[in-house]
Amino acid sequence: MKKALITGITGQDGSYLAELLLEKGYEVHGIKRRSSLFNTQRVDHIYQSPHVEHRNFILHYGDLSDSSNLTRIIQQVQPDEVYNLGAQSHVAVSFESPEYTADVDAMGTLRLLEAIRLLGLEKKTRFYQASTSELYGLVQETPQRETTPFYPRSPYAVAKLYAYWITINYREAYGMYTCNGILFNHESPRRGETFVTRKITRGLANIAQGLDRCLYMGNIDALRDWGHAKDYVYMQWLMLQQEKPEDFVIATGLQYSVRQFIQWTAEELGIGLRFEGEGVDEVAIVDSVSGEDAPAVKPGDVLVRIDPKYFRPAEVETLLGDASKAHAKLGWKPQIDTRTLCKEMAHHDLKEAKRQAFLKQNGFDCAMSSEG
Ligand code: NDP
Ligand code: GDR
Repeated sequence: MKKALITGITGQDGSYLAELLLEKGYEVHGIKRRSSLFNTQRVDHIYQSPHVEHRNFILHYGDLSDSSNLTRIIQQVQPDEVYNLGAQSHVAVSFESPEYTADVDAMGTLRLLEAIRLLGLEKKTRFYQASTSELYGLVQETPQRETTPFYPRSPYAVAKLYAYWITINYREAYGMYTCNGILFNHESPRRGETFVTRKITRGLANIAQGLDRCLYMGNIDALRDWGHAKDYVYMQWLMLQQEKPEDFVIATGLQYSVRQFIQWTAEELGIGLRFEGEGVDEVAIVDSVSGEDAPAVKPGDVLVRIDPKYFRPAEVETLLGDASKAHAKLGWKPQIDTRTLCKEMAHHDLKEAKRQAFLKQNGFDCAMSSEG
C-alpha cells in the first residue's frame, strides 16, 4: 500500500486529492493546523476515528512554519509521495501578511524538501509542489506555458516563485523526483468563501434568498482561466506517476471576466442582470426575475457595486494557460468547463442559502459575511 502525505489537506484541493488517493488504495496522511474551532469540514466525510483499527486516513497536527514538526511527521510516515498543497493562498491577504506568506509558502517548501533529504528519503519520496499561474503575473506572453517568463505581482506570487525554483533545485542537485504543477485558477463548491468565484455564487445566492442586500466587488474586468478542482487534483497525482519528474501547466485554455462569472451566476438563479456605469461607479442592476429561486429580488434592485477596498496594490489583469504539454505527454484534458463549474457552484450555494433562510424565518440566528 502506497503512503501519501498531503500538506493543506483541510483546503479545497487537499480534500479532493485525499478522496482520489483513498479511491486508489493509498494510506493517506495529512497535516492539519491547530485551530480554536474545527477546521476539518472539507474532510469530515472521510475522517476515521483514531480508535478505529487499520485506518487509511490519518491526520497529524503540524504547520509549514515548523521544521522539527515536519521532519518528525515525515520520519514517522515514510511517505512514497508528498503533495505540498499547504499555503497562505490568498493573493490579497499576502499584501497584508507578506512575511508570514513568505515563511509558509516559500520557506515551508524548503523545510519539506530538506526534511526528505536529511531523512535519507530522497530516492524514495516523490514531491509535488503546488505552483501557480500567479507566477506569470504581468504576462510576458499569451497564452502562458511552461517556457513563458515569470513576472510575479504579489508577495504570494514571489513566495511561490522561490518554492518553484527550490523544487527544481532539489531535483537537479540531489536527483530527487520533484515536480511543479503550474495550475491556473480552479474552483468548486468547496472553494474558500473569499475567492472571487465563491464570493459571487455565495453572495448572489444569499441576496436571492433575502439574507443580504448587495455584493461588493473589486476589479471585475480581471480575466481568468477557471477550471474545476476535481480535474486538477487528478493531474497532481498523475505528475508523480511518470518515469521522470517534469513541470506542467494545467489550464482549460479559455478565459472569462469576473463580470461574466457574475452574469452566469445570476442566470442560474433566474435573475437577468445588466451592467451600467464605469470604473468604481459600475453597478449590476436586476432586469428581470424568473422562477422561484430569487424571491427577495425585484427589477431595478442594485445587486453588485464596486468597492475599491477590494482592488489590489498590484493586479494580475489577465491569465490564460496553454496546457498542450500535459495533453501531449499525460493525455490530460479538463472534463468540466467554466460555465458548468459556475452552475454547480451556484446551485450548491443556493441550496445552502435556502437552508439559512429557512432557519432565519424560524427564529434561528444565521451569520452571513461576504468579505473577501
Ligand atoms: P486553500 O486555501 O483552500 O487551502 C490551503 C491549505 O493550506 C489549507 O488546508 C490550510 O489550512 C493550509 N495552510 C495554510 N497555512 C498553513 C500553514 N502555515 N501550515 C500548514 N498548512 C497551512 O487552497 P487550495 O486548496 O485552493 O490550493 C492548494 C494549493 O494550491 C495552495 O498552495 C495554493 O496556493 C495553490 N494553488 C491554488 C490554485 C487554485 O486556484 N485553487 C491555483 C494554483 C495554485 P486551514 O484549512 O487550517 O486554513
Ligand atoms: P487569484 O483568485 O487572486 O487569481 O488567486 P481570486 O479569486 O482571489 O481573484 C481572482 C480575480 O478576481 C478579482 N476580484 C476579486 N477577488 C476577490 N477575492 N474578491 C473580490 O471581491 C474581487 N473582485 C474582483 C481579483 O482582483 C483577481 O483579479 C487564486 C488563488 O487560489 C491562488 O492561491 C492561486 O495561486 C491563483 O488563484 C491561481
